[in-house]
Amino acid sequence: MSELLEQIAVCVEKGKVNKDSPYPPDMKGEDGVDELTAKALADGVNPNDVLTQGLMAGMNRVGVKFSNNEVFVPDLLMAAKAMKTGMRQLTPHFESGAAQRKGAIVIGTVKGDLHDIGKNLVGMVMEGGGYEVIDLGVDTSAEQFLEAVEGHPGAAVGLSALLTTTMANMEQIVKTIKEKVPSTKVLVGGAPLTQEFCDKIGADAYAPDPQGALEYLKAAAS
Ligand code: B1M
Repeated sequence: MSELLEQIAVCVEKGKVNKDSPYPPDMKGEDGVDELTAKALADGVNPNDVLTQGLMAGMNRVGVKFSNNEVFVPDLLMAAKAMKTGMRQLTPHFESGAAQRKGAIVIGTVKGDLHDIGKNLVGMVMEGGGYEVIDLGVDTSAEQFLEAVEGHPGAAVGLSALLTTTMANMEQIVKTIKEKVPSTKVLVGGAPLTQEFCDKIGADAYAPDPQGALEYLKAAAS
């Protein structure tokens, strides 16, 4: 079983989307993330293990290689495409608990930032936890967040940032929301964030992962 998850990780790392994909040339004709994820789920592998030990493990390796200048932006793009192919198959498994909505959350990746894989995972887990998710996508401005908050009274807000440079934009967005609709609960997350940064910018909570974000929403509602 762990061999299958390792194969998924390797395919994400190398950007092998599916069997028909010609990229990378040395894996031509081999199964990609699409086929291997389907096989893992059909074999009864826990979707969370597929996510963490397969898809996310592969993506972490690409990140390390990128830091070491061993791979470049096109490689990240192919890895992201492969990862999203797998995530599409996992979505129904994470969304199955959504019959009765417990509340709503507006989520988005902040202005200047195009990373959306982590934010999408947070959205999937929140939907699975019973929340309505209004996903504003990437490169989202303070005005866009504010408009969505005003259109969904009572909704919480979840901000994601993956770049140290866009963390400053997060601060501006929190400030705008808190000024205009002070009762809004604002949750922040993303790899470079810390609790200290969250406190500094006046957000209500920092969550290191999707489960932490869901737990915060549940606790805030009770
Ligand atoms: Co970029 N990138 N990237 N990238 N990229 C990083 C983030 C980087 C750390 C890589 C590195 O140097 N090792 C680095 C940032 C350095 C820094 O600022 N400290 C970096 C860089 C530099 C860049 C560019 C500037 C590269 C360039 O052009 N020279 C550029 C910036 C573009 C932009 O945004 N304006 C860029 C571009 C890209 C791609 C577009 C090619 C692609 C993104 C594709 C996409 O998302 N659709 C990409 C990718 C794939 C990565 C890495 C490899 C993987 C990110 C990812 O998806 N991780 C990343 C290195 C890494 O993280 N290892 C890297 C998997 C995902 C599940 O994890 O997003 O952390 P993550 O989400 C986690 C938690 O953080 C948390 O939950 C998730 C699940 O556990 N979380 C939340 C996230 N949001 C949350 C919100 C919450 C709660 C929890 O509440 C609301």
